Amino acid sequence: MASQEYFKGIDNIKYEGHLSDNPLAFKYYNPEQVVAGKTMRAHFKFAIAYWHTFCGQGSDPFGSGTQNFAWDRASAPLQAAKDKADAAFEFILKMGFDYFCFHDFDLIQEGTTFSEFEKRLATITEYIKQKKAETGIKLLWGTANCFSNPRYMNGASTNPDFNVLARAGGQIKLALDATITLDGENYVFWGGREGYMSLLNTDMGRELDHMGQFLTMARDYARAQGFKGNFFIEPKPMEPMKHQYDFDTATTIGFLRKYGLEKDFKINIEVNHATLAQHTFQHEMETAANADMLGSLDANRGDYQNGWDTDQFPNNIQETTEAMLVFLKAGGLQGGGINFDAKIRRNSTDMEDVFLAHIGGADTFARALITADKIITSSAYDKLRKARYSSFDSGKGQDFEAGKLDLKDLYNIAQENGELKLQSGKQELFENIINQYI
Ligand code: XLS
Ligand code: NI
Ligand code: NI
Repeated sequence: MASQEYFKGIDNIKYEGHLSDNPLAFKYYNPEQVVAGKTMRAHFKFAIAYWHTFCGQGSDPFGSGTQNFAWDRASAPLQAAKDKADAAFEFILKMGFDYFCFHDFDLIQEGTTFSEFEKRLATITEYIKQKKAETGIKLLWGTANCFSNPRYMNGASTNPDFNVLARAGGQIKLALDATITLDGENYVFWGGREGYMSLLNTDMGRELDHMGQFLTMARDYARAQGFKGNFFIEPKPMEPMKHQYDFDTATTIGFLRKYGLEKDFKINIEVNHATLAQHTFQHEMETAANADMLGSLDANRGDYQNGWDTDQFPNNIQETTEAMLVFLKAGGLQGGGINFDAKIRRNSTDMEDVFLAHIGGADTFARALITADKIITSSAYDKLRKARYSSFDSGKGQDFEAGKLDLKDLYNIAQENGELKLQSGKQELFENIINQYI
């Protein structure tokens, strides 16, 4: 299946170390380097996001696309979809990554009828299956776009119109089929318009029940088809809806537990969605890890001066190092990987720009992982954090943790103790340790 070369003049990206001045080389991401007992390749499972890297063309609300890439030119939908797949696989191979992620409509244009779409999706799925077999590239997760088409303007599984809900169900059945055919390791639900604009016209309780019911049906169907992977929910607080139901990780965990979905579903955390929810990325990761639900990560960053989903490539070493501390302590991700849900800027129009972007993202995570591992293994960080809780390691504190005390015991202890000496939180010391090891 010879196809044209899209990224001419760009060779496979290799690791050259941090002294290299070659912009098209990794400085820190060395796939085979072992950190904390695993290769970087295995820790991260880097994936490219089909929608940003091969579908987005740099358009914004003020103007059309600026990136008229060669795989976008065919007018016949199937040819355009094949060209896009060829470009995608060439890119992933040259990056040396192992994975991709997609929405159904990223792979091929939807068409005008449901049955036309079903045929188109089946055809391109077969084509991609061959490309997978030829290259060894794998599918980290699939998903369905149930938010772009105008029919979903009031939501998909939370739409007040049952027939729209049913249409979304049909579409998700097909997306699950495609994911299973492509040996997808996971399946994602991002509730693109699951939420509301105004409470005045919304029965929130009923919509949430519908979403719980709908996800249960999707899980049962996929399991019956033999799908063994994880289901992930990707929280986001707003945009496109004013109020999104999967606001943040804590809200989503509560929802999953209420509807009995907590065994099959885990969380896919996106950096800038955390920012939009006024949390840090590491807070969202820790919340998921505590519930044993740290599933996958959508790597990107937002803009601290504005409040929307700018999906820039990650480059914040401080933030990512703190996130990698949580990552290592949690023992990594449950089934997922690191998907670059990020796009180059509208005025980044050279063919090499998308390579530079992914190199920067991978190097940010690699450098952060190496640093976090050093902090855990060689610094006083762990000891200092543990020491803050040492009063619970013996005596009455230990009895409290073991459930051996009642409120009157606390009263008696308070009486005996008298006034207490303040214990410093030492935040600046902790912050200095992070900087020292970067
Ligand atoms: C949008 C989301 C989306 C999901 C997949 O903000 O990040 O890209 O990752 O539907
Ligand atoms: Ni995302
Ligand atoms: Ni996003």
